[in-house]
This record gives sequence, C-alpha cells and structure tokens, in this order.
Amino acid sequence: MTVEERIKGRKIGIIGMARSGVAAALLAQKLGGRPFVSDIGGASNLADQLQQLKTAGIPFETDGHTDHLLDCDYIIISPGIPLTSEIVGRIQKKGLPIFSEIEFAFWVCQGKIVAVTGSNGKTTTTTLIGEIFKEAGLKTYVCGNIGLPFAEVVADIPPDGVAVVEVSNFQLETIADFKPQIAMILNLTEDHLDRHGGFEEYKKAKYRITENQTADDHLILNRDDANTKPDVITTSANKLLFSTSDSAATATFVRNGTLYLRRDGSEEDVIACNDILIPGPHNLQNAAAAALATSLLGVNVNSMKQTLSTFTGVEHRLERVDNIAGITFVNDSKATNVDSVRFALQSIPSPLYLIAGGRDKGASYEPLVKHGRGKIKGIIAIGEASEKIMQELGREFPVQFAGSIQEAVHRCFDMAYPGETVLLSPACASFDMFENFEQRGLAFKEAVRELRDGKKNHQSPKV
Ligand code: UMA
Ligand code: ADP
Repeated sequence: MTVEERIKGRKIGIIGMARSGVAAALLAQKLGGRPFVSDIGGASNLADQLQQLKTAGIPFETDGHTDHLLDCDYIIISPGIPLTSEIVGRIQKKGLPIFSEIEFAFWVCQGKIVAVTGSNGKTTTTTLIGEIFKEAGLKTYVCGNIGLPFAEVVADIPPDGVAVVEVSNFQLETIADFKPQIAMILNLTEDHLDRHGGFEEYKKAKYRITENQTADDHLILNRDDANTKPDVITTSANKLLFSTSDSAATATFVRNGTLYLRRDGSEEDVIACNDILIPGPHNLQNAAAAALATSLLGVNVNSMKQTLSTFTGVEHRLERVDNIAGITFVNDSKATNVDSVRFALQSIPSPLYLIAGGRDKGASYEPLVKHGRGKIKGIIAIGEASEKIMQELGREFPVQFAGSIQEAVHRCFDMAYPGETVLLSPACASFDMFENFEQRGLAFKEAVRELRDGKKNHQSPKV
C-alpha cells in the first residue's frame, strides 16, 4: 500500500493529545487524512493542544474516549497509553489496527533512519550520533522519544536526509512495518516493569526494533551486555557489535585507552578515551556505539573525533551543577532506574551523598548496596519510594527522609565535607512530585543556586 493509500481520505483515530498525538494529527491532516483526536484528560489541562487542533480544523474530544474512535479506519496510539487501558480493550474488540506514532511517521519518512533503543543512554547516544552527522555535513533530524515526536519532523526530511530517532519500548509495542536502516540496542536492564509486567516482556518489546530489518540493514548490539548478545536476538539484519574492551569480533572496541573502529578489514583509531569529554564508563559505551552507527553512513573518523572531544553531554545526565565550599553538586535527574545510578556511582570518584527516590518502577534497589559500598556516605530518600529505599538500603547506608528536593539538598550540604559530592540520581520516575524529570532536575539546580547565593550557610559537619 502506498503512503497515500494508507492516509489520504482515511479516518484516523488518535488517542492521546500531548506531543505525539498532536504531531500525528497535524501530519495526518497535512497528508489528506481525516484525523480525530481523543484524550481522557480535561480540556483545561489541554489548552495549548486544543488551540493547535482548532487552528488546523481537526476534530477532537476531551474528558474521555467515546465510541466515536471506533468509527475510524485505524488508531494511532500515544506511547504513554498502556495497552491494558480500557480504551485499547474496546478498540481491540472492534478489531481496529493500532499503530504507534513512530510507525505512522515511518510510513512517511523519505530519508534514512537510525533508531536507537536500550534501557539507558538513548538520549545521550541519539544526540551524539546527531552531532557527529551534523559535523560530517549530513542533513540530520534528531527526534523521537527524546522529546520531539518523529511525526513532527518527518515531513521535512528529504530523501538524502537522516532521521536519528530515539525509540522507547512503549513506541515499539505497536509497530507494524517500522524498519530502520540502522537499529541499535545499547543495553537492557530492568526498567518499566510496572508497565510490561516482567523483564522478558520488556526485552521482547525492545527486540522488536529489528523485526522488519533485512540483510541490507544493520543491527548494532552491545557485546558487553548479556541481554544484547547476538545469539539472544533473532534478526535478518547484519549484526555489528561494539565493546569497551579489546575484542576481535567487534566493530568498535577499546585497546590501550584508545577507541578504535574496524571497517573493511582495517583498524582506524577514533580518539583517546581520555579526550572524550562525557565522563564515565557508560559514556565510553555510548561513544563506541555512536562511532559505529555513524561509520555505517560513511562518516570519517575526524568528524567523530571532533565531536567526541567537544560534546559536553545532555542536561540532567551527570550534569555538574556547581562546587560550593568544596562540595560538588551533580544533577543526574534522568537516572530513572537502578542501572543508571550504578553508572553514576562508577563515574564519580569522590565519596558522596545520594538523593534518590520518587515513583517506584518495580525493580529492586538492592544492587546499589554492592555498587555504593565504600562510596555512598548517606542517602536522602524522597517521594513515594522512600520506605522501600529505607527497607532495601537502610541496613548498609544511613538513610534519612526529606519532603522536598530543596530540603534534601540543604541536608546533604550540611553533612558533606569539602571534596565530597552531592548527587541527585533518583533511580525512580519523577511523577509523584514533579511533572517530569526535567522539572525535578531544575528544582535541584534551583536549590543549589540558593546555596550559591548564600541563602543558607554551610554548617560544618560534625566529626
Ligand atoms: N491519555 C489518554 N488516555 C489514557 C491515558 C493517557 O488520552 O488512557 C492521554 C493523557 O491525558 C495525555 C496523553 O495521553 O494527554 C499523554 O501521552 P504521552 O504520555 O504519550 O505523551 P507525549 O507528550 O506524546 O510523550 C510521548 C513520550 N511519553 C511517554 O512515553 C510516556 C515521550 O517520552 C516522548 O518524548 C514523546 O512522546 C515524543 O516522542 C517521555 C518518556 O518519559 C520523555 N519516555 C519514557 C522514557 O524515556 O523512559 C519511555
Ligand atoms: P535514556 O534516554 O535511555 O534514559 P540518557 O542518555 O537520558 O538515557 O541517560 C539516562 C541516565 O542513564 C543518566 O543518568 C545517564 O548518566 C545514564 N546513562 C547514560 N548512558 C548510559 C549507559 N550506556 N549505560 C548506563 N547508564 C547510562
């Protein structure tokens, strides 16, 4: 079926009226489709979106999903809506196809697609790949789960352009034909168990990134992660591995402190690891993966080196905020699962106070006992997960509760000695206390700014 046949004149029901839903509706309208958008939320919370839809003349409903959706030819679902929701049940009963917003955008995409998934490092690696492509002069469109819907940019992508799409498990759950030329699974650790019911189901959703790839396509995998080893993933694509150790079977690897690329039978050095600006062993993995992905579109090592030596990372990911009275403050608000906190602990050399907590996602915090031993001096627990953190980590570390980020920051400041670090790396979602992880990170930075402005003096910690 051509794109036109799939969209033109078709009644397209869209559930969710946030970023994905509005972008899909505007794209559908632009291509001659007949979108109808439905949201469970109240009109007062959707004022901006309603304005956009009204301006475009797109019909909608708020405050619930009526049977009007069931009159459509097919449905586009926003990633935040679980497949177990009541409306999805009704749609499935009617037998209507349900597609994710990235699937819909894929139908329209004329350029090449590099799709990045994994449990951690997606945004950093997606951004890095985009920066390297831009440095190399490619027409580059960075989008997807990173916060800019694929459907919002796809119509602008020319045939010689490249979309670098961050892809989540939620988006992959409802793909049909989505087929990136280059797909990547960075790593897989427990996350989103609350939505998927178990790790196996979560992994299955992630592996779908390659299900439509053919022998002309590439699948990039992490050789150092048991859940992304080539023998556990079925694919028709050409499998390529990256590693941060020296290994003959990998296409990017590290030897004697240098990142190498192996292509067409020869080895090229990309950059000395010490010259990569983003810190920590996890970011070395991200750099290795990005070098590999960009090499597949012919980018030379100079563009990789130039970018890796100047890219400072993305806000809210191990972001060094300030150093006050010798105490360093690091904002890692995007660390929303236990594994990302593990890497934060490995990346910070000094003793530290950890601010953790928020909305629990079902995984155990106990791995932090092993990774934090000898490094974490104390934990300030915030939000709904506080009690669980106390139960699972309280035997190993002193745990205190705080009612706000500000209180947590101030408490850490009082306890820390010069040379130590205060790290916000929550291991949890933010939605119990904040709208999103960005707001949580900004609250942390605001609390640090208050310290900088002298609104609170440093109390010397008791010896
Ligand atoms: N809604 C309904 N019916 C329901 C449930 C919800 O109508 O039964 C409505 C809500 O009222 C709301 C809308 O659905 O208006 C929310 O949809 P959404 O959560 O999909 O929001 P978007 O703004 O479209 O954001 C989504 C991604 N959100 C999620 O996956 C939860 C964004 O990823 C992504 O950046 C954006 O699409 C563009 O692609 C965020 C995220 O947290 C950053 N992702 C997770 C992560 O990174 O861990 C996967
Ligand atoms: P994602 O988009 O997958 O959530 P981000 O790049 O936003 O990934 O980083 C989220 C958190 O994970 C941050 O705390 C960051 O320091 C950490 N992180 C980044 N890359 C990796 C990686 N390769 N492995 C583990 N943790 C990582």
